[in-house]
Amino acid sequence: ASNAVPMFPSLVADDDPSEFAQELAAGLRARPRQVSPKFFYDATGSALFDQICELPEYYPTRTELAILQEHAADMAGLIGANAEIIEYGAGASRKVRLLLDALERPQRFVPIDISGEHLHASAAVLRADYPALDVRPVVADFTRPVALPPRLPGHGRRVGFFPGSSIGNFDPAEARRFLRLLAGQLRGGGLLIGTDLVKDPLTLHAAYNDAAGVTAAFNRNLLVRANRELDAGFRVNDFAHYAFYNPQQQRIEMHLVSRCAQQVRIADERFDFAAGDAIHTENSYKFTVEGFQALAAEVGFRARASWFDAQRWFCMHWLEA
Ligand code: AVI
Repeated sequence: ASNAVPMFPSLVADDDPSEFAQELAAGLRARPRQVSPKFFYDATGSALFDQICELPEYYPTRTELAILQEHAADMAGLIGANAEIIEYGAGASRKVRLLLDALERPQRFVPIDISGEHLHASAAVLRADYPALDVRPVVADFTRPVALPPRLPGHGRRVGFFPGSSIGNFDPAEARRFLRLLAGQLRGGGLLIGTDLVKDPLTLHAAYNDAAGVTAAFNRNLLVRANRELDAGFRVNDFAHYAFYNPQQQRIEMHLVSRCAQQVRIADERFDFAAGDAIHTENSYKFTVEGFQALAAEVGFRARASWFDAQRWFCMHWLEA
């Protein structure tokens, strides 16, 4: 409450090391100390995140896949033929394939991602597998307005695809701003979006405190990255991974807590940690169906359908724009 600046102004990081240096230094100057989770996703962090998705405790990925598997035909029926699919943030190609396979004559697929290399590689694979699909990757920060390729006569609706509950990593104000941007971009079409749901706190807790320690490694990788790219000098193993569910805010919070006094240096500025000092690295908001639909309605979407797993742990929404 003491700082009015949004915690995570954009969730997409440039590959520019000076951006990381500047934002990390600003975050370590702030109280509470904080760093945007967008910096998790270097090559190592992206590989660790892929491992998280396979963990027995991390239910969101397989639950959402199962929802897609079961209901893709329904979704495709609501979307209609000849659709153009825009995916915000690539790397979920397993999920979008389930949708593409169910759609009637999908015309075009536009994956948007900041990481060009990754994007072009996965676009090539999709082109080979879907020869009739016009695959048009766009290298950009999808949280900012992006110029999309012009639509052609014969195209059906323009449909956004944003799975994984990545919307939960935005602050509420940022989520609202981003969804408002999408409602404009997708006018006349809609958005298929996955949201992790509020549930038993022990289930949530376990998902971010896996027994194998992969989430801890993912969290600490931020410091590994700062050491490698910025020579910051974090004593990585002296930081504890601390993740818990905050029921008032309906979010998982991830922190890194220094176990000892230590000093680091970023671009010639010194930062001191006492034992117990923490860096807040991520929020992962959980939603109720009604709460999310109200948020969507506020920014100009109409909630038309929602699909769940049997335990109601995860929800995919179809929102018309
Ligand atoms: C990408 N995002 C939706 C994940 C989440 O669950 O918030 C990132 C993650 N953080 C720790 N585990 C997974």
